[in-house]
Amino acid sequence: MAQSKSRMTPFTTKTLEEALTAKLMLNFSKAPEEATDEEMLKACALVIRDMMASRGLEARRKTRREQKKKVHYLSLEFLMGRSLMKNAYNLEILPQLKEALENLGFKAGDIFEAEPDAGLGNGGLGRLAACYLDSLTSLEIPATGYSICYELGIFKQKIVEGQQVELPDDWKGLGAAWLLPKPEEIQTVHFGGTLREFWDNGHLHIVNENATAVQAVPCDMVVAGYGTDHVNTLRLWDARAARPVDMKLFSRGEYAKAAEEEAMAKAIARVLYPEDNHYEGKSLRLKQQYFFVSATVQSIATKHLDTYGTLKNFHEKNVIQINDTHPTLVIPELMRIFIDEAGMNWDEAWDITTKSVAYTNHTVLAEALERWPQNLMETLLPRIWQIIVEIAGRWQAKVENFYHDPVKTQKMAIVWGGEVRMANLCLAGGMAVNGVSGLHSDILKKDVFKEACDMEPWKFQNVTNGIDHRRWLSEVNTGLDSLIRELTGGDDYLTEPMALQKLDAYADDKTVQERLEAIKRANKESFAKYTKRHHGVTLDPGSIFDVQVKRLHEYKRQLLNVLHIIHLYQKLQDDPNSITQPHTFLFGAKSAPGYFVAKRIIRLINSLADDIAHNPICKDKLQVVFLENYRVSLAEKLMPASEVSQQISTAGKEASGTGNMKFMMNGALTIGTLDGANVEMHEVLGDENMFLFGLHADEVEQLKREGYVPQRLYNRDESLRRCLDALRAGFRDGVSYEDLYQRLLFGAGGSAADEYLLLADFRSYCEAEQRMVETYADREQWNRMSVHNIARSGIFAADRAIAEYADNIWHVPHK
Ligand code: 26W
Repeated sequence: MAQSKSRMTPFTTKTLEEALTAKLMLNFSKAPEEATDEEMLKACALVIRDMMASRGLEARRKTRREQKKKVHYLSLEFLMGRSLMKNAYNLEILPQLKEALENLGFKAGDIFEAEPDAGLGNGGLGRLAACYLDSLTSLEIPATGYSICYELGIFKQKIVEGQQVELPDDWKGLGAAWLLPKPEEIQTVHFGGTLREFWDNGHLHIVNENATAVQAVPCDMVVAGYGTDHVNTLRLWDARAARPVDMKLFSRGEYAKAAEEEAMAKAIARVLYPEDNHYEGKSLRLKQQYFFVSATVQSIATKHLDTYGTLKNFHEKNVIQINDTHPTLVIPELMRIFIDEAGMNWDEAWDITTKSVAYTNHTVLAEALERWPQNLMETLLPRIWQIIVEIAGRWQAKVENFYHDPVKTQKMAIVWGGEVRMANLCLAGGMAVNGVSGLHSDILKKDVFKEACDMEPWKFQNVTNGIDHRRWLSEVNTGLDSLIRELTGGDDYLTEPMALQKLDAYADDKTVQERLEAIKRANKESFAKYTKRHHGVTLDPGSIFDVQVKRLHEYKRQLLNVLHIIHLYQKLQDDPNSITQPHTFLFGAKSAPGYFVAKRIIRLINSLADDIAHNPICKDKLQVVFLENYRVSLAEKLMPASEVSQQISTAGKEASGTGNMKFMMNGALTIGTLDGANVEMHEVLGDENMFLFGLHADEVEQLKREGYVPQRLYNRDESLRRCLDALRAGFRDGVSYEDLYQRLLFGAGGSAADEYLLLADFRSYCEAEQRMVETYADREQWNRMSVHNIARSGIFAADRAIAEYADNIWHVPHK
């Protein structure tokens, strides 16, 4: 097998039982037979955490001894999900742990289920960061992830009368067992105050006076790699007031003031902002960004100084990757530390900074671009503002000198019209800029960042996203994992994902096809059991499981999926024999709490689901289900059971998508547009192994330029018209969706009619669904396609993506 066998001795079932029993005793003074599932879960976490922590010590020593370059991955989101099963899997003690739990009188499955998701992220960007941590560690790259230790993760979604209601996600009660607070590494972050400048010894000094100090307390989550003893850390910063509430202040009548400071500090780490792909200039959000950036940079610089005694070689030993623009303030913060604290001059500080930072862009949506009001920046972060102004001025001079074109100067400006444009600051201060799929990177180069790319083309790269295939295939789909091991002759694929390609040879093998079908069927049945028990929904495992799960966004076009379902429903009413193959449409999606249209679409899905459920014509033919509270742990159950993957965004809008990869790896077939990583899926699969439809990115642009008039399509296409009219009429619950109808045909609130071209792609989408259903009837053909999908999904492993970052951007060695 590929993996190294130089592993530290792992636990046996017996030693695990002993360790768990001892932990229960120590923490709860209970014997195993007295302990609750929750207590046992904590004991498991503590035992595994100890094991990883001792490996961490060794890994850190080695990094220091060998003076290795370190990767620092900064992200405001890490959507980690559950850790127990994952860590046990990576440590290769999962079977032993399950056995130990059973021997101690517990149901292993119940213990795993008791763990809350660490939902410290919204969607794609946050889950990507979590997958990347796994690969960084498995590839033995010394790396640390940094984020905020949010008290409340992404809200829990309840559906009440068809509508989304948000509840707080207080995950830390049980989730904190994985966290190791490091009070000895506290950092202090300053906000507000005023600047005082003075000359001393020929040097201009700048001090920030009367600032509010907030303490950043590291809470470390250790991450184990697979097939290695290496471990890395996810450092989550918690916030608290720099001085505790002082009772003397109370007697002086200033108690409230002291408490205020405490509250302001605490507020920083209170919640994860639930907006995904939509920017709002909230001052608390800017506080969060600077808080986590400043604490992180200080912590990196302190450790670097400890080892090397100077910051002059900082860029040789550190690389900072910033996940979208949210951590952009690392650029001015590094400058501040190099200049104000290490006494460097501007040019030297700039040279080191611009060799240390790389930026990944994750979206081209205009409404997601961060532009902070200059006033806010100035009052909240006076010194940082000063540095930004200097960077902006120098950048502008460079641009003017290159282009001599005021239009380009304006477009590329960092400070303009009273705003600080974070993406432009990244272009100026970063050594590399990358998109997350081939198409997306091309759009960045040719459109969004064209001027910067023409000026500094060497900075622009692509790294197509990838997923942790050990979690998303091997761990969650044990049936498929066994089949793969058997057919590929072992577990090589776990560390060499391209080994999946060996499966291609079995695509025409009848027995393999049948076994694959049986595995899918068993997964569908266990998913149906789960939804019955936890959602009170009865699913038919004999029907097609046709799935769209992702954040709710107009550009992702859940509404197009709905229009097609309405179309099927109407056909069924005309002709009860029009559906021969039972079809279940599953949706899962959280909407940003303030995103009105997205919430209406959730309600629409539920209205339609209810109507269909009550219509006897649909019985055993058509079902629509909205799965409440879609999250990592639900995705883990759903992916193995899915047969059709809906990836139907307007071409040019979805930067990559990563759900698409999870479905593919689990053998689902994709209905999709040529958008994001679907393009690369198509490159490896060909037309014959997926169901493509719709306008291409350039056609979308062209149609918009020429003037797109959706009413024409409405007038011309009768079945489309009927579907849209059904929105107005509403469903069994009496709710009308006139507003959505209006948006599609006439536009509303400043947005164009059918902004995301649903009507333009409707025909083509219906035809793709039709092709899919026909193919489904041909079991042999379907299973053959499914084998090809799994076989060719290796390229979408995060290990490949991380190896590319390591080789082309970070220049660090890896396994
Ligand atoms: C400031 C508000 C905000 C919040 C989150 C703006 C933008 C974001 C993220 C960048 C949105 C996001 O998650 N983007 C997704 O990133 C994934 C990982 O690269 C891609 O696969 C998805 O296509 C992209 O939508």
